[in-house]
Amino acid sequence: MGERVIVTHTDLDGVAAAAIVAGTVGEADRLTFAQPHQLAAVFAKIPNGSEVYVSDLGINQPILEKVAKQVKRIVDSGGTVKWFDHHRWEEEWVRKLREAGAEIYVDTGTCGAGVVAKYLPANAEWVKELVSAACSVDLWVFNDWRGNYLAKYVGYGGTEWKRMAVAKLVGFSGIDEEIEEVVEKVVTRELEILTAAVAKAVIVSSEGGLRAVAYFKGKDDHHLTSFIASLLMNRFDVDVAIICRRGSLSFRSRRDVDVSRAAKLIGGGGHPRAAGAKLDPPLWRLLLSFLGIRGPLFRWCVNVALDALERTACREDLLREVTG
Ligand SMILES: [Mn+2]
Repeated sequence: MGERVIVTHTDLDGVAAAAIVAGTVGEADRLTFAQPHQLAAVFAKIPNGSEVYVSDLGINQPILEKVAKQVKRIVDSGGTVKWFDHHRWEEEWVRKLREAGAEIYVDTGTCGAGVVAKYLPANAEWVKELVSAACSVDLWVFNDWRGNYLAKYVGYGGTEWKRMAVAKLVGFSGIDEEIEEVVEKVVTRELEILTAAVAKAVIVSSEGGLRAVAYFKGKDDHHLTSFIASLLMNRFDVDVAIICRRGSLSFRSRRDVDVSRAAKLIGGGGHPRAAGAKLDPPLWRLLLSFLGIRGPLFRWCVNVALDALERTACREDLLREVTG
């Protein structure tokens, strides 16, 4: 048999799913963390004849053909591909990958770790505990506090850290001192970021009288965007938050404000209350930001955001100061 390969998502659910696979069938020769759009590239690197496990990752139309081709190559050369996911799949995607020789287990009734446990299957007691913790966070039900701890633990570092986290979660025995220590560091760091956000955020308004709270985020801690935005909207009592970064901007909103159309207008997308877009700022503004002079880039980003919000009339009564 060839190499044992585990391909999983980067979040707690993905890490837990990988730990359940590794703890059940044996340690992986290769452990790869990926986002769904990277799957074609990831599959292209898997050697012939490998024993492949994919978890907590969906497939999507644009890469379906490429991935199916790679699956066929792996299976035709004596390998196996077992794929576990809990996102929504089109019938055709399942059919296509099955035709290529993969075993597909899609179940939207649990989290990714839960799908692995159910269909691999893995019935050990520690697996049940880990699934409970992972699902708690991944399905937004928050019925197992250990999930909140583990999510912060897993999110502490990059790829190498997550690789360690997978090994740590094999045979999961609860929240120990080591995990607590890391969580304490993460929480302290998050509080610092939130405090800085409140101190540095500004209220901006467009010529049309649209008001929003805006903040320039230097570091790319995307997972905090929603927390920061929600905190700022509450603190400043506005319904739209604009989070600017060097290469992107995020919108968050509350009440009945729809920011998805504004994001779409500038080439992005998202949901009514959480959307974003990539930015392509003028070079000089970008360069100044690297020298620590962020004002010009920030102002440009805010103008792009406000303009898009106004042009899509994200909420009519936000414009009342001018019209009425
Ligand atoms: Mn998941």
